[in-house]
Amino acid sequence: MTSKLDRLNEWVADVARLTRPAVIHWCDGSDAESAALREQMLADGTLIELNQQTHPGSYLHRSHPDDVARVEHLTFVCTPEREDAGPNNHWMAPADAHARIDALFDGCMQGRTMYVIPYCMGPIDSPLSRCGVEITDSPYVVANMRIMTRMGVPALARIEREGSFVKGLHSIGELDPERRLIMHFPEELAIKSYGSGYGGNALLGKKCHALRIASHQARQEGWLAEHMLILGIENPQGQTHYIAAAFPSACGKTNLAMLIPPEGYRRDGWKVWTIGDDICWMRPGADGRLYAINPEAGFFGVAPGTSAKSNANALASIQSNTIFTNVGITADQQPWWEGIDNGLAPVTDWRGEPFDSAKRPAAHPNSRFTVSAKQCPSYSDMAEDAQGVPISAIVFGGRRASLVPLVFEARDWTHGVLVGAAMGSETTAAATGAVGVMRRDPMAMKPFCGYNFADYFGHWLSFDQPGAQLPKVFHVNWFRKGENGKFLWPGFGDNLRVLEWMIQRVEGRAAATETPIGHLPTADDLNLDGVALSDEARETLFGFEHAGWQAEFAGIGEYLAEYGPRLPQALLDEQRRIAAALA
Ligand code: OXD
Ligand code: MN
Repeated sequence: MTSKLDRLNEWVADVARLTRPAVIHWCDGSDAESAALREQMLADGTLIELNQQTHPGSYLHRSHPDDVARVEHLTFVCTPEREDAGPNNHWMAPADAHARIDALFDGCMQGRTMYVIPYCMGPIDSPLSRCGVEITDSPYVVANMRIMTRMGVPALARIEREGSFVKGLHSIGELDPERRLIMHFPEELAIKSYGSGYGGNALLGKKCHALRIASHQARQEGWLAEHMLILGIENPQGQTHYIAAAFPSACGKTNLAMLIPPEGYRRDGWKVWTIGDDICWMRPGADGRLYAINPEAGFFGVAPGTSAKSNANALASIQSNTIFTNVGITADQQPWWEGIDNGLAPVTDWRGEPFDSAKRPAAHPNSRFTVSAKQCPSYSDMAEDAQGVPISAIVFGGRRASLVPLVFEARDWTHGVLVGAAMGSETTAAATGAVGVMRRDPMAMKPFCGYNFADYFGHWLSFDQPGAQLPKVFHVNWFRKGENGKFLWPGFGDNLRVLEWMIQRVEGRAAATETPIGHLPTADDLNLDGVALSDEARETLFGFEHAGWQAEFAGIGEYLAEYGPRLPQALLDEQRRIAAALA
């Protein structure tokens, strides 16, 4: 009798023939399995026990020092036609790519255990969710996938029902940067990743599946797979608006998703609910609105800078059952990172050497925590809802020291798509390469869109159909600096003031001023009770710099031109219209 699992079984057998593991282990996701793996990793040093009094169930992993971030230069999208991957991706022909990476996989699991991880991205019973299977030789990957996805028996049952799944093959190989490749085959719904144990390269459900492969599937099936957090804002009347927001890696998505309202707001009864901190899958519902789920089940958050002040919800989430990667430790084995601000001091750095601030920071700038979303005090019940949550506003944002004001609103959907397509941001430590260089990062998807950005912009535009009730689109910049190089906006909890203005705009209750780049509030349009802003901050954060925007739009025009004739005409027209208004 044939079973819907035949395809899976055949693939597992093929992979075993290629990689030649000593043992094959099918992961069921059980507590017993997790405990056994943990013991094994403690015994071989993959995990180090942290202070079990202060951080029960928590462990530290130190990665290879050359394997600490995503490697965009080694990440490929392998479509039959180069143009389908677009100028935004590194490309290789599928046959060449398979040959190159299979040569690395050949015999690579000898003497190792091969783990087969069935997982579901999204609530297990949601029609928006999609399944995958990751094969890996890394128990650390298994432990992280158990936190980040719905992994094990229920996922396998769904795969058996549906018959379809994304195939992800991973090996840490030799952890040699010269023998490292991350390949995507969107047409085959397949991923092959070799030579890295780092999250974004190795936890294949996350960036590889839920963004690169899913963005391709989403285009075919009429939905969106985005690099966005999702949060709910409940007003004192008990009504909740959901907002999805795209920011490049390490620009504060986790902090915004877990925002704690400022004192006055708390007193008045405002609440903020976390649905997701990194990835959002959205599709139009019967009422024309966009409904979103978080395909992930956990947070793989950047540790440095996380403190009781910046993100008390994250700090509370990671008090137990957390895997820390590449943080420092204190004398009594507590995790420690720059900016934790807890009065403790590190004695050992992320490489396991005595801490010496002249040598390196205690925690790697891209050190991480992996924790179940259920441990977050602000985690929303609606995060498990099979239908997802209706999105009222989409927010794009980047890290821009100059020019870009605190917030502005797009005039309509087409303008909103341009605002997303034109996003720019200064680079961070989440990927290898220079930090602090301004680059265009459309919709924060530059490293993650699995196909040609020109087609992606067209796909976004296509949601503007008769009957659609699309979210309003906004752009924010929490990172504007003043003359003295210091941030002008307090950020963190105070960002709720900006989100409240957006909600009022959605409800048609707030004022704004029309400019060529969109609708801008004045300082008086926001509730700024309790924030002390200097005159410079008021002028700069809410100002519109005509000449600077003229130059910016010339730059945006040049950037879009890189996508050539495939670029949707409507987007070009929009860019030209605004450039003309600025002229
Ligand atoms: C992440 C990233 O890990 O964007 O979320 O790099
Ligand atoms: Mn991310």
